[in-house]
Amino acid sequence: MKIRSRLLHASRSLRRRLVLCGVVIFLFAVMICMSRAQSPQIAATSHTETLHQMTTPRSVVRTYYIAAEEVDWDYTPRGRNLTGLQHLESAESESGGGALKHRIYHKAIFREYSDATFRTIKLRPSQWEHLGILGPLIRAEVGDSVRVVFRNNTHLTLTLHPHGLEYLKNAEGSAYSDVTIGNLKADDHVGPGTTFTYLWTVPESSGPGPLDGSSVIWMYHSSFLPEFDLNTGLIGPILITARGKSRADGSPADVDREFITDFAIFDETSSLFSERNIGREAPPGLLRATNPALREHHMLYSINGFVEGNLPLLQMKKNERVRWYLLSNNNEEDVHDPHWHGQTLLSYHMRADTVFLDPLSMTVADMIPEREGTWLFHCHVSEHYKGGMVALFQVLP
Ligand SMILES: [Cu+2]
Repeated sequence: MKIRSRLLHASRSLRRRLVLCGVVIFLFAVMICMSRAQSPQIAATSHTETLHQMTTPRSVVRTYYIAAEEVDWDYTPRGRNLTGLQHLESAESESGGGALKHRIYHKAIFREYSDATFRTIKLRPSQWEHLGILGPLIRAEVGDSVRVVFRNNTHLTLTLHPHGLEYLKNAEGSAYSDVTIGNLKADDHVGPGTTFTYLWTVPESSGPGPLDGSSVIWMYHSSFLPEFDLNTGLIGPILITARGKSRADGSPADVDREFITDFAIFDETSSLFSERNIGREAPPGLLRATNPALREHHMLYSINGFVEGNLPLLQMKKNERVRWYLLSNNNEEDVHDPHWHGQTLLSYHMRADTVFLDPLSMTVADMIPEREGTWLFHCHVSEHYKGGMVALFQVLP
């Protein structure tokens, strides 16, 4: 009897322990599921990190699906000389109407898609419509990682090369002799119709320095043939906010409104489509010496790929904290003096109404607009001003 009673007791005890174990395992599983539901981006990191041998566990990974695509880009979609400047000879000298009123070139640009199927283009929020020809905004906070699934839908060999962010040799996106081989070279040439995933990290050294504000700008561009890739249109912005200083969408919490403007000369004679656009007399990059006049005719003095006031009107409200991020392209003529009428800004902690950009610059200026109205925003280098590097911004009450 005693033996039977002990066996019965042991059996009940075992069952109790099994039930307890089951409850513990169940609770553990629920906790894991909840944590994944709260942080899907964190959950998605582990495989990629192993793949890329990264050493930053539990960072937030911000994933972007970016394709390079060929388009016919119109530098003047709304017409010519929309700012009403007196000097612009362009519209008159090309009178004749129709297509001549537009300046359209075949180009390649970066576009954002909503997922890895690359079927649905991600609509650009109205706040960023002014980005124009620039690729999708990549945004992160210090401590995050950025994962870009890059699909090359063009006929060109391209890459994605980021400025300012941290990368290993398998995600540098730049083709040169760096003594790497095999898989470490796959990022250097993404062929037509193929896809490559880049993983970049955002350490403190990618974020604002001691004298910066709460955010900084970098850029990314194709860097297989960088001198031609940028003139072809393959360039985009990266914004990095300091750790703990961003809103949920990554924007700096101490700024009300942001604008990104790329003072970009597109030398269409140095585009990878120059022969297609201009003719056989324009093999990429050679007209500088052989036919400078023809080259000048195909230099587009743009802001975000728009000339002669075609940049969408940049609107802001009086007394808002407005941050301007300024970029420039990579031609030797890309020396610019962006100038705002009617307002002043702080640039490098100094009061200014112009800032200076040399080729491939990235800088920030902060404005608190005080005077209402519609104002000119333009490059003050004479040739660029005459060439149409002008836009309008508006300060509302
Ligand atoms: Cu300029």
